[in-house]
Amino acid sequence: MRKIAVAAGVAALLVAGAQSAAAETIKIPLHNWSSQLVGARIVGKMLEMVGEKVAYVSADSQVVYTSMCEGDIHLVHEVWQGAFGVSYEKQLTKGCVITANTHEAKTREEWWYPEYVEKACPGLPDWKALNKCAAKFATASTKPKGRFLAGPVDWLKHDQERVDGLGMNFKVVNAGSAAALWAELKSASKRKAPIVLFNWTPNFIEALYKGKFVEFPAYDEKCRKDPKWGTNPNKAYDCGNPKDGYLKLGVWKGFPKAWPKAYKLLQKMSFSNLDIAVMAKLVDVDKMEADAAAAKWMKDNEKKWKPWVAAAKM
Ligand code: TMO
Repeated sequence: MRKIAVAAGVAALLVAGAQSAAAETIKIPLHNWSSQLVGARIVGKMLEMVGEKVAYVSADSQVVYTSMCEGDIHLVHEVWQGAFGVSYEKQLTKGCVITANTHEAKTREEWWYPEYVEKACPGLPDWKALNKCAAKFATASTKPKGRFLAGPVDWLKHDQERVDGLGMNFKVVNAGSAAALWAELKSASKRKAPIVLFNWTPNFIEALYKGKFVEFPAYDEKCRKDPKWGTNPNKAYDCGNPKDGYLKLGVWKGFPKAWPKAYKLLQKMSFSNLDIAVMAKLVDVDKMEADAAAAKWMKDNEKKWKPWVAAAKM
């Protein structure tokens, strides 16, 4: 009897040991846009400085919120309201994910065009003007409708709903990667060919191209959930994305207890619009690897991040 009890006790200890070893490593996701890939390394480096182990895991940018709810991923440091607000807030409501902090940066993710397009479509940036000249954006595969070049499918699932909700003469074509978006923008700009594509701010694009976001009916939370809201009484998503969107830092609910120092750090840290734009630029314009870009940002911004690390150690 006694032997069995002891053996069971040892087994329980072993299990507990295995669990804490697994929980020791903070898992940080890597997504498919540049500022995130750089910022993830910056967050990781800072967490290492307060004594934590980190691992980077490639993750789908919508599914990641379910993974974080289940404790398989431990933090998402770039939660963009426009693209991920719905998936994120769903887990917040469940209580398995909590917000560690809201960055200073204000975000916008929306249909966007280079400035020369205004010549071809008088009345821009109003969406109705865009819709009137939709045919000018047609490609072989979309004609007679115009092409809206959307981001990779895991960023925004609602462009088609927008087109349907507002009755637009556009066909949504998803780019395979962020790099594909920028390559098409570059090529169209050289030829001054009409193009409307998904873009966001803060991003490096604003440093290289003049252009504007399309103005859709103003965002309202109800627009996404309530078909009756907005100009189309039968469909949701008949509005634009938020203009002053948040950028949040979310964590698994077990995070504060598992890594109190790291949690303190996350509560202190905050990226600005310029920080995010510079992180993107180092990769997309200067062609640095994400690791090198993270090291460069940290070297250039010690005054900013060192206090976050110091505060976490107190
Ligand atoms: C989430 N993103 C910045 C790509 O729109």
